Amino acid sequence: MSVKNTLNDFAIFGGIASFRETLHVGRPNIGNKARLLERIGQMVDRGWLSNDGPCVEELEKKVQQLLGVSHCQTLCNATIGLQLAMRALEMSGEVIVPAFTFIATAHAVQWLGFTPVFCDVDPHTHTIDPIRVEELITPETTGIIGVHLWGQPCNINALQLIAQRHGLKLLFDSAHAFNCSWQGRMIGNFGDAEVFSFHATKFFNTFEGGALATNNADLARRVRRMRNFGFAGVMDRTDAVGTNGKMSEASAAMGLTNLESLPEFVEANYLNYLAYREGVDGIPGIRMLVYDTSEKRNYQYIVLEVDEAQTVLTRDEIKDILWAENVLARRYFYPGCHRMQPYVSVTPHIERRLPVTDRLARQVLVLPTGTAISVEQVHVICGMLRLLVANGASAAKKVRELRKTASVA
Ligand code: T4K
Repeated sequence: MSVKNTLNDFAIFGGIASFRETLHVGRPNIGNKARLLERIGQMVDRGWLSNDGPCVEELEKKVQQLLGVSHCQTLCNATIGLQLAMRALEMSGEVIVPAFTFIATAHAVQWLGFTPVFCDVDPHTHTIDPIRVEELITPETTGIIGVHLWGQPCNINALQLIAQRHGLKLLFDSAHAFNCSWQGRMIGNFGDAEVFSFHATKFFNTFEGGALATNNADLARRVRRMRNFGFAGVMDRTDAVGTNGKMSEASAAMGLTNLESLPEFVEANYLNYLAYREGVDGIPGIRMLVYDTSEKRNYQYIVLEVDEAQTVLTRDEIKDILWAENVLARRYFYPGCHRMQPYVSVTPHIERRLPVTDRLARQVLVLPTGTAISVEQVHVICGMLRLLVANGASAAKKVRELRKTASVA
């Protein structure tokens, strides 16, 4: 690790990169490798690789217990999970979703032939704004999907009241919120159902994967059938259209192994979170998203908002400078779902009612954390941010000159 004292020490300006190895947002958290390989070995010996094998059954029981929920169905990923949930809940027409989320939330709706209606988010929590939700309800609306972005729960009470008042289904995209709680109860227990992502980049991963959690037995039964081609539990008989949403045994083996290391994953993320908080504290124009430590959180995302009016450097310039240092900070979820295809073409001028989403898409920068990142590395990243902002005007001038030269050449 090389430490910076002046702007010229930055790699983009000719210095040496701070890190030889690339630091990623979303490097997988992996538990005990020997235990994983042992489980995979047993799986191979059994010759039972998919379709409700013993690892899947064990993982579903364990996740169910962890969440304190009546039903858990593992899945191949959260995108399919959202689609299964919407179909099982008989949603149709318009479904209200936040514009500031990973594109999968919107695509899951569109893929079913429904219309995602983009809603703005709360400026502090980055989750769907219930006041704006109510304004978007039309006779075509059948449901709301709240996203617990960064593992921060939505305003669940307000959304539940709105859903009840208007007779709408309420689904939560809980892709980021595994092992998080709301008012002391685990995420997974709210709305009609909640869908988690266990993708490699998530706090808890099963390589690829996900799970649907619900306290509604009938819904759970329907999802279980739909995820297995609609087979009704009897050979050669289907009772509805289905798809293949099953989790493989190898994924479940990874899940069981990672579940055993959950406390270590939280600990690593929490220590990095504290180091980042201290490290960026007081840097003008840099606001870090603060988690409610009285609730369970997974601390998987370190989220900054960069206000260029104060930093002079834009969020993208800071990102480019960090990339040259091998710190692959990410501008999630740029440019906002409403500005991506196919939505941007079919809903012109939608941005007029999405000011918070547009600001966040411009300002948010997500920094590396997880078990692959050490507190010492966090200190170096924060030191760079502090030095850059302290010399914001000169740094911005230098970067812009570089860009100009590059574009002329
Ligand atoms: N809802 C929300 C709110 C979501 O955020 C997501 C997924 C979903 C729904 C859908 O869930 P799934 O259907 O995927 O279960 C990543 C993930 O692909 C995506 O799952 C995730 N959200 C999203 C937030 O992040 P990218 O485009 O950032 O992935 P990528 O390939 O750039 O990887 C990110 C970083 O992680 C890279 O710098 C490299 C590193 N990485 C990645 C992988 C896959 C590794 O070090 N090892 C790996 O194996 O989307």
